[in-house]
Order: sequence, then structure tokens, then C-alpha cells
Amino acid sequence: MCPYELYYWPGIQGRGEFIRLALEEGAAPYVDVARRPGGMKKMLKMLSGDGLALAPFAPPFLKDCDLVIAQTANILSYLAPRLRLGAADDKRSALEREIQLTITDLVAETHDTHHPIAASAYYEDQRAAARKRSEVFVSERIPKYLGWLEKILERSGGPFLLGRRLTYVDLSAFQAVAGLSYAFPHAMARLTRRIPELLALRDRVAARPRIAVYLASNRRLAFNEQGIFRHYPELDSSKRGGA
Ligand SMILES: N[C@@H](CCC(=O)N[C@@H](CS)C(=O)NCC(=O)O)C(=O)O
Repeated sequence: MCPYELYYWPGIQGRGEFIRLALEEGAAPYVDVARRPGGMKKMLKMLSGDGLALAPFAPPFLKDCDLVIAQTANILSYLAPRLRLGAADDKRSALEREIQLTITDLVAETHDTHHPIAASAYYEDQRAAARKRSEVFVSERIPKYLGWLEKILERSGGPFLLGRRLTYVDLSAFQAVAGLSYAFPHAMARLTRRIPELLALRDRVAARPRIAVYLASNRRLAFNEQGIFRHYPELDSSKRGGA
């Protein structure tokens, strides 16, 4: 048996963090390759398609022995039965994927608040557009996404998104709330009263023994202004979208 190999940009949580949380909660042996000496070179080689029939389009990607797969939601869906972090049947797995793919959309929209014009350009060169984009994100999109998760929790009977057992989507919801709270603290403070169940889920996930150990370890990188969830105070200033 080989340990899982996670390939993701070193120095940021980014999309890789959704996979790390699942690997940590599932107590899976894994190597965070690009954070190891020589790992970046290895990652870039794989991205170039060297020896692979299907080269990943972008990190994160996961290597499980001879299989290399990309796309965060796809990786999580692959890991779910292996790490006991998924539903027991097909129909419920489809619901998990629906939630995870919606979180994928939220992550992409979060990225676009600071890079609305081009991912390849500096934030400083797209500040005006970033402000406009963030205003709508803060007033309309965060409440819509998090309100949707809140409703799922209200109806699931709890304590988790799909009922009594934790699945990988709960870990991802935790990460989304943690990231948005770092990036948009004012907007999130205004939402507090509208998402009590989701905030309780965040706390429940953070308190899980393996997650708590992980969050306190140096494997958990701090949020920063190179990742997806960036704190730029000027993007968090909308007065709308309150509770
Ligand atoms: N839909 C993909 C998006 C992957 C993605 O955009 N990865 C970023 C880092 S978080 C990247 O390196 N992108 C390079 C590119 O798109 O050229 C996923 O959810 O995994």
C-alpha cells in the first residue's frame, strides 16, 4: 500500500485544504508533496503531463498508487468511501456531490472577488473591479450560499449536513465558513444571526479530535493574501446584506 500523495501549491491553504481536511479526519497516511524538498519540481513535472495519459489541469491533484486524479470535488468523492467520510449509498453520494460542487462554485466566486479580471494579473491591477465584484458577493452571494447550507442543516435533522453522520461535505462547509470569516469578517459578523446552525456545525467540526489536532499543528497553514480566502479590508466594506 502506498500513502496518498497530495499535490498542491505550498504556502497556501487554497483548494488543497479541502483535501487535507478529509485526509486528516480520515486518519489517512499522506504526503503533502510540494511542501517537501524537491516536491515542487515533482508537481510541475506531473502538471506537464510527463508519463501521464491524463495530466491534471491544475492542482490540487491526488495520487493513489498508479492513479492520478484532479478536481477538488472529484478527489473528495473518490476518497469518501475509502476514508469512511461518505454516505453508504449511491443516492446519498449524489447529494454529497451536489453540496460539494456548490461549495466549489462558492470557492470560485470567492477567488473572483480579488481576481475578477484575470487570475494571472496582480490584485493591485484589478482593484476597482474587485471592489465592485466584492460588493455584490458580500451583499448577495455569501448570504445566498450560506443561507442554502443553513437550510440543509435545518432540514437534515442534524447534527450534520446529511444527517447523523459526518461526511466530507461538513469538513468543506467548515472550511468555507472559516475562510469567509477570515476574508470578510464584517460581512460575516452581519450574517451571524441568519446562520446559527452553520456556525454550530463549524464549531462541531473544529472540535473533532483529529481536526483539532490538525488545526493546532504546523500542517495547517495560516490564511494569507496568496490563497483563495484573502483579507483585503477594502473588499469587506459593504453595508448591505445584514441580518
Ligand atoms: N475546479 C478546480 C479548480 C482548480 C484550480 O483552479 N486550481 C488553482 C489553484 S487553487 C490553480 O492552480 N489554477 C491554475 C490554472 O487554472 O491555470 C478544482 O476545484 O479543483
